[in-house]
Amino acid sequence: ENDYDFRRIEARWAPVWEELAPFSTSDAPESKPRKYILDMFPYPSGDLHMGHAEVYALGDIVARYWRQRGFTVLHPIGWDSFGLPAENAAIKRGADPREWTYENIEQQKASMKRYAASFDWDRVLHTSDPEYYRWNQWLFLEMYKKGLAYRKDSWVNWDPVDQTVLANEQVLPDGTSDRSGAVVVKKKLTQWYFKITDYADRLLDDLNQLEGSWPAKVLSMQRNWIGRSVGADVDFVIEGHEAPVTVFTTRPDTLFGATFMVVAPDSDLAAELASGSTPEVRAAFQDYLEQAQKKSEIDRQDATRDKTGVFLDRWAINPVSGERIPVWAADYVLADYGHGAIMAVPAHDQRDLDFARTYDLPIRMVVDTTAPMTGTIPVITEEMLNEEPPTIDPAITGEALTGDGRLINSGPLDGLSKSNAIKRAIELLEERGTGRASKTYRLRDWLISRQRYWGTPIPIMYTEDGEEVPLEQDALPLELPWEKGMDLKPKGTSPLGGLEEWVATTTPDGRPARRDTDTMDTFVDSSWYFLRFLDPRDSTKAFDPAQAEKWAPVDQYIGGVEHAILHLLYARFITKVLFDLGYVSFTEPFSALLNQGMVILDGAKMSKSKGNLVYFTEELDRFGVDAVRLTMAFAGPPEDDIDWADVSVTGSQKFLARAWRLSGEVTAPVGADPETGDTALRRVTHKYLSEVPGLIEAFKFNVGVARTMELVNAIRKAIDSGPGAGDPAVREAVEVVAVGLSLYAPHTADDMWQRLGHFDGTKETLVAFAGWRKADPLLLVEDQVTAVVQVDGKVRDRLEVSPKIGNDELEALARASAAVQRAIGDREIAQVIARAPRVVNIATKK
Ligand code: ANZ
Repeated sequence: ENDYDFRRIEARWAPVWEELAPFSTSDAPESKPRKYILDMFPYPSGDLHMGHAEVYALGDIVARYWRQRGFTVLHPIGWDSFGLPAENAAIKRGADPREWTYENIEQQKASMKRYAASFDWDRVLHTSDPEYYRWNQWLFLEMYKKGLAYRKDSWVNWDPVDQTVLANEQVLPDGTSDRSGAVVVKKKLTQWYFKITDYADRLLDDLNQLEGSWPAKVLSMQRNWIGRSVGADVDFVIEGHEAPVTVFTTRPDTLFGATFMVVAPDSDLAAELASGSTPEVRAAFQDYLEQAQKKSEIDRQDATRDKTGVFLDRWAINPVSGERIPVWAADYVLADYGHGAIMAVPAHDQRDLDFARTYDLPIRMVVDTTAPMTGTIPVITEEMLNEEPPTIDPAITGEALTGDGRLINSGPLDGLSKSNAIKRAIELLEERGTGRASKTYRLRDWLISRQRYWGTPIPIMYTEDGEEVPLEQDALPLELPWEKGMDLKPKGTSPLGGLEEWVATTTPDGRPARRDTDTMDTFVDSSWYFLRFLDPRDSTKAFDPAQAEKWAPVDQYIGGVEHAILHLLYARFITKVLFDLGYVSFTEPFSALLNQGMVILDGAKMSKSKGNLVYFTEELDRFGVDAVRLTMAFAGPPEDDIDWADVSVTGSQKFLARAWRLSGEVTAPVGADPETGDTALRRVTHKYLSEVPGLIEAFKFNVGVARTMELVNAIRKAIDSGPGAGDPAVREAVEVVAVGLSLYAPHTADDMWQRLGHFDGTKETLVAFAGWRKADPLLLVEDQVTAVVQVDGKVRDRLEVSPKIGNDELEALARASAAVQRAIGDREIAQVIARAPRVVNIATKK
């Protein structure tokens, strides 16, 4: 028993923890302060992998740390268990996705327990359980009542491999699906949306509250995703078209330079305008539209692409100049941004310029970007008068002038600067009632319908005449049905459509109806799960507002940066909705966020296809849980990637053995007064106690581990060549090591704690609840001595310095002293003799 054997230690403690359920928070005392520490919950695909090993090691450090600081810590775990991988696996096996899902959950749960993350196992939830997803349906209905869930017909992103729609957020920058990798195409469908755009301003403005506690990168990604643009809406009358067409522009100052109008080919407006035109135009437009639909949004926005379009043979009237301008359809204008139509100002917008040059449309400069913007008159030399100035005319250079300048060719705006002209143009438009100040966002409403099986059924039915009828709350959950032999293969319509018995139903007032056969995007599930953890067994409500008041918002959220946009934005949105509905009193779900890096191998992301996977359970078998966890903490700053080829898990293991051995050497009895012990060692111990909290709170876990190593070294020395193993200061230091190690290496730490005589079989005597001791301030003060400084034999100053100070440093301090400088005055120094650490003699020239 005197050798560190991680297998024996793991086997010793796992059953103890299983029995004591130490991290259950069901009996949290009212008197203690609380923390809610949340790790992003896993998707149950296969067993845990090294990425999980990292996030759950780091999250656990935070949770265990706050417990040591005397907080009741809520640290729950569950499974995000709806979604496509289960469905695809089920198709392959011809089986119910439930089988695959719950088998994997059991496996992951066992691995998680083995990994000894300090979760509250009484609060486990699975989003695919009816007890969970019925509250997705509840949420949907609450939002439906408020007009925040609505159905519309629109062009959606279609994944041709998975045969389902995708949210904009699920389309990668290269236009492919983040699920299947297929090139995403557009398809027109009637789908359910959540009105996240109503919350765009709040989602953007409230990011300011998170400044400093969320990674800057995530904040900026969210800001860009929401993408607020400020400008004006301008109404253009179209000849022969009843309603005016509104365009959004960020540059109303350039109104007099608008020489044509462009509408998105895939907008309703374009179809209307074309249909009112000649047969030739209609045919050309139809052709063009088909081309455009094959392109991804990313392609269409690519500024370097050649511009294409068709003239619709329709004319618009500029509302300020009265000028008649041609209307085109072109795919560089997007149907679902702004109003899907623009006023084109080729002189000052590059895309418009490229288009105008391709189709020979007029280009008119309205901002002179060479005009001086200050009041000074430029000096014109003779040379300048003789030389032809280089032209800036965009029609010739092909370069749009986007900078500031003075307005020209613009009637009432002439002479104004860009920003003044923007204000004045908006005033003019508002006076005439043909425009107004306006904002536009890149953010789109959240499309939540999915044509797949393994998700939450949408609680809506439709009568024969197409009326939407929501389910009554007491009809929930609307369970996801399963029939043996059910065909889940993607066919472009939801598999639920094949279950006629389920689809055919009646409305609460007895009319025949059919159910919506789509299921909800699984991001709905994860948008509020942190609230369900507060009481996952409550069968009467989604969560208890009183519990939310006690625990939420989450104090610290930990997970991967891959969720920087989607999940975090949706969770923020739903939190604000719940706030507006009066269910919670806060508006942001996650007060602080930590993104861990990835675990890589030889500089490359691990993946099955590359064959460079490091298997989680194999690592645990070889090195032990604690060594793997400690390695995750020690590898570097948590935000950085960990290259598993560069770390030394054996090194971690050896260190744990060194620390553990100390606990068997201590001979001072439990409770021996440390104040009677060795002061030098105590200084090291108390420095550790005072420094580590700040390190952990700043997520410098690696430095925290390094400090623990230093303390272990100091104890080793104290035992071998200092006061010896019987000194009470040695006991104190080893106990502090056990508590410190409990953050990273729970088995080793509890074993040490028991060997030190503290564990009596109860939960309270586990090292996890030992408590972080207070550092004694008297032991933190460094030793100091007083050095006197004499000038020409007279004492002029006294300096508090370290006894280890060198002569040069002491001399420098003496020369820097104000009192000494005053004493010297303007005399010159002849000689300085420093005798560290006590005296400095300065002699001046007479
Ligand atoms: C006239 C103009 C003149 C514009 C000028 C720019 C410069 P951001 O900043 O990205 O919001 N626009 C508006 N709706 C569009 C759509 N559906 N598809 C493509 N482009 C669209 O860009 C706003 C500008 O993008 C708007 O201001 C409009 O062009 C264009 F010197 O209007 B601008």
